Amino acid sequence: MEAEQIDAGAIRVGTPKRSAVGMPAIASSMEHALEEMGVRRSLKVLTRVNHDGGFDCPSCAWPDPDPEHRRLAEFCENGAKAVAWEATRKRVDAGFFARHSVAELRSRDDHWLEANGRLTDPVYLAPGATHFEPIAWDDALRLVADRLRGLPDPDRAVFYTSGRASNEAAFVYQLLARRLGTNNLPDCSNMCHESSGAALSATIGIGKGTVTLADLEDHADLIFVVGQNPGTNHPRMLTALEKAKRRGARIVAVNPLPEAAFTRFRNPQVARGLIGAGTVLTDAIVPVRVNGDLALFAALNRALLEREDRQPGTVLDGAFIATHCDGFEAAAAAWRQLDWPALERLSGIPRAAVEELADTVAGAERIVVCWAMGLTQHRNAVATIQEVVNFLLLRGNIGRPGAGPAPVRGHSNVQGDRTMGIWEKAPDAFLDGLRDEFGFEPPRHHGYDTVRAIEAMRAGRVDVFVALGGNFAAAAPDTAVTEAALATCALTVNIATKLNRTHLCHGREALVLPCLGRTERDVRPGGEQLVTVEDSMSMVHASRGRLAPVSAGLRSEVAIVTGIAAARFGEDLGWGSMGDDYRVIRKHIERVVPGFHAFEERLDQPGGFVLPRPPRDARTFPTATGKARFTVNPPTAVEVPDGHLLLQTLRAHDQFNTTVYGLDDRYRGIKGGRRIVLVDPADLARLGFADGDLVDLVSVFDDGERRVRAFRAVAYPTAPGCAAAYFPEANVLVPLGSTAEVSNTPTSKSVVIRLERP
Ligand SMILES: Nc1nc2c(c(=O)[nH]1)N[C@H]1C(S)=C(S)[C@@H](COP(=O)(O)OP(=O)(O)OC[C@H]3O[C@@H](n4cnc5c(=O)[nH]c(N)nc54)[C@H](O)[C@@H]3O)O[C@H]1N2
Ligand SMILES: Nc1nc2c(c(=O)[nH]1)N[C@H]1C(S)=C(S)[C@@H](COP(=O)(O)OP(=O)(O)OC[C@H]3O[C@@H](n4cnc5c(=O)[nH]c(N)nc54)[C@H](O)[C@@H]3O)O[C@H]1N2
Ligand SMILES: [Mo]
Repeated sequence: MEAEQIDAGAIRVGTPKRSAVGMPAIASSMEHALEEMGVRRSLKVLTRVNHDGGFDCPSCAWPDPDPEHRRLAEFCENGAKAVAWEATRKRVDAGFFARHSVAELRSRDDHWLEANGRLTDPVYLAPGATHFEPIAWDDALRLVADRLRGLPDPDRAVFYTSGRASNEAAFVYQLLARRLGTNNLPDCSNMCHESSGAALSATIGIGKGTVTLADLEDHADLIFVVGQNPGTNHPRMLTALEKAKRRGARIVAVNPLPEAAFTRFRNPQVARGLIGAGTVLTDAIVPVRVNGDLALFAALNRALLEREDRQPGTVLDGAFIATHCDGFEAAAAAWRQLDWPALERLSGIPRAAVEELADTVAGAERIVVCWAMGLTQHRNAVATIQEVVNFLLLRGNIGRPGAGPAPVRGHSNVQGDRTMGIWEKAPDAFLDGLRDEFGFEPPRHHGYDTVRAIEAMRAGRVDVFVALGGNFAAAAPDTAVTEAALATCALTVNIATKLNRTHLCHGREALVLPCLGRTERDVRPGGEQLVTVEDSMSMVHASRGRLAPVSAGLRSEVAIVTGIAAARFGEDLGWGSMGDDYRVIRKHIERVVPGFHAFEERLDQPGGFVLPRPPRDARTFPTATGKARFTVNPPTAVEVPDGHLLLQTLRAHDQFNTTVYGLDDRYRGIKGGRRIVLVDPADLARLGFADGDLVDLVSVFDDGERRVRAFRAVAYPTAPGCAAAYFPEANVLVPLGSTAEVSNTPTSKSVVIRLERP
C-alpha cells in the first residue's frame, strides 16, 4: 500500500501533446540506446534495423518499405528502445540469482526485473528451494524431456508462445507439441488479434488483412484508423499516413481518446518534421464510446444503404455484391430495422456526425480500414470486425488497389507464428501436411487457448508449462488468478531473454532458459544462421543478428526447442539436423505450409516475398460458400450501471507490452508513474472526485469484484462514461471469465469499474 502511494504521489501530469514524434522522440531513443548499449554498439546495431542483411526490428509488426526506399535509420523511437533493451550490456548472471531469493524477486515489479539486464545462463529452481541455481544445458534439456515423458496424458502439457519467435523457432515448437500429442499451443494472439482472425476467416476466408504498404501510401483516398494508437505502438505507420495525407487522402480516426499522433505528426526522417509544424494527419476524430464501434459501423452501413435507396445504383457496388458476395439481403434487412436513438446511445455518436461520415465514405473510391486492440478486446469484438468487413464489402473495397481491411499486428512475428501452426485449433489441412511430411499422426482435438490454459491449470489439469518468450503471468487477465494457476504446475519452463514476473510464478520446480535475441549472431554447427519473419502485410523476409551474443551461455530458441525434442524423442524427426541448420527447417516448412515454395531462394529477393492472399490477389474468397460473406451483427455494447465507468486498458508510450522501459507517457503528458486512471473531467465531477485524487478501481463482474488500490485520477478528455488505465498494472481488474464471443479473447478494453476512495 505504501509503495503504491509513493508511486501515485510522484506522478506529474502536464498537458497532452498535440503532436507526435519530432525531435523529442529522437532524443528519447538515443538516450535509451546510449545508456543501455554505449556508443559503438548503438551505432552498429541501430543502422542494421530493418535493412537487407540486417535484422527485423523486434518491436511491432509494421511492414518495411521497399529496400530502395529505406532510410539509414529505418526504425522509430520505440523500435530503438526495444533494440537497446535487448542489446543492453547489463547482465543477470548466476551471481544475481545467488544474491536474490525468488521471494525477494517476486516483490519487485517487472520494470525492475527486466532492467537488471539479459539472462546469461540456464538456471533451475529445485522443489522447495529458495533460489534459482545454475544448471548445465544438457541437464536442463533432459529434465524437461523427463517430465514430458512422465506425463500420463500429453494434454497435461501447455506450450505458450509470444509473438517474437521466428518462423523457424515457431515451426519446431509446434512440431514438438504435436509430436508429443497435444494441440495446447496458446499464444499472445489469443489476447491480441484473435478476434480479427476469427472475423476475417468467417467473412473473407483468410484470417489476415489484404492490403499492402503501397495501398496505404499511394492509393487509398480514405483511411480509417480505428481503435489504434499508432504514434506510440506503430510509429512508422505515421510515415505512411503522412505520405497518404500529402497526396490528398483523408484520414479518420475512431477513438475515445484524442491521441497525439492524430493531431500533428512531425516526421523525424525529414527536415520539415524536425523543425516545422508537421503534418495534420487526421481530418476527423470520431470520439466513439469504448465498445461503441459495432453500433457506429452498423449506423454507417445503414446510412450508406439509405443513400443507395434514395439514388439506386450510385452508392453501393452492386456488381461486386452480386458477383462476389452472399448474405447481402439479410444484412440489408437487419440494417433497415435499426433504430437511430439506440445506435446513438450505444456508439455515443450523434446521427448527424454519422451522416456526415457517410457522405465522406460515399465520395471515396478506395477505402482502407486499419485497426488494432481498440476493436479486438471486447465481448462483441468478432461481430464488430465483421461489421467493418460489411462496411468494406458494401462499396467493393476489397481486392483492388488502395482498399481493404488492415488489422495492424502487434508483436513483430505474431502473424508468422500463426502461419507456422502456433494455433490451438490449427485446421486439418495443416495437420495433414505435418503428417505427410513427418510420418506421425498429429492430434486432432483442439488444444487450450490462453484463457482455457489458465482455467485448466486452476483445475489441476496441467503439469508442465513451457513458454517460448512472453510474460504470461503479467500479460494474461486476472493477474492474481493467473499467478495462482501457474503455481499449480509441477514444472514451469521459460525460454527468455530477460527475467520477468512469469519466471517467478513458478511450479514445483522451474527452469529459466536464456536465449539469443534477434539482434545477436546465431552460429550453429551448420554455420551462421538467419531466421525469417512475416509482417502485418504478409511479407516474409530474413533477419540476421549482427551483434556478438551477450553471453556464451545463450542458445538460440531453435536450438533449445530442438534440444528438448531430441532429449525426449531421439532423432525420430531429425531434430538434430534442424537445430544445426535452419535451412532444413525451411525445407520442411516449404512442403507443409502453402505459399512457401522456393522459400530459401526467395529470401534473396530484395525485401523478401509476399504470401498469397486470394481475396487480394484474385477476388477469390476461400469461405464455406466461396463468396465474401455479409453477416448480420445486431448492435450491442456493454451496459454500464449508474455510477460506473467502462475502463479500457492500454499502452503508455514507454513500454512494450509488459516490458516497461520508463515511467513516462510523453504524448499524454503523464510523467513519473503508471498507476493512473484517465477519466473525463465531467465524469470525474459527477462521481464526486477531482483531478489528483487517489482512487481505488473496483471492477464488477458476475463472479465478484476485483480491486487495485490508490491510482491517481487524471482529468483527461475521453468519451463520456469511459476511463483508461495502463496494461499490465490494470490486468488485476480483467476477469478471466470475461472474454469475447467466438475468439475467447479477454475483454481488456471493456471492464466495468467504479471508483472508490481508498
Ligand atoms: N511501443 C510499443 N509498440 C507496440 C506495443 C507496445 O506495447 N509498445 N505493443 C505491440 C502489440 S503486441 C500490439 S497488439 C499493438 C497494440 O497497438 P494498439 O492497439 O494501438 O495498443 P493500445 O495501447 O492497446 O491502444 C488501443 C487504442 O485503442 C483505443 N480504444 C480503446 N478502446 C476502444 C474502443 O472501444 N473503440 C475504439 N475505436 N478505440 C478504442 C485506445 O484509446 C487506444 O488509442 O502494438 C504493438 N506495438
Ligand atoms: N489488460 C491488457 N492485457 C493485455 C493487453 C492489453 O491491451 N490489455 N494486450 C495483450 C496483447 S495485444 C498481447 S500481444 C499480450 C503480450 O503478451 P506477451 O507476448 O506474453 O508479453 P510481452 O510483454 O510481449 O513479453 C515480454 C517478455 O518476452 C521475453 N522476450 C523478449 N524478447 C524475446 C525473444 O526474442 N525471445 C524470447 N524467447 N523471449 C523474449 C522477455 O523475457 C520479456 O520479459 O498481452 C496481452 N495482454
Ligand atoms: Mo498484441
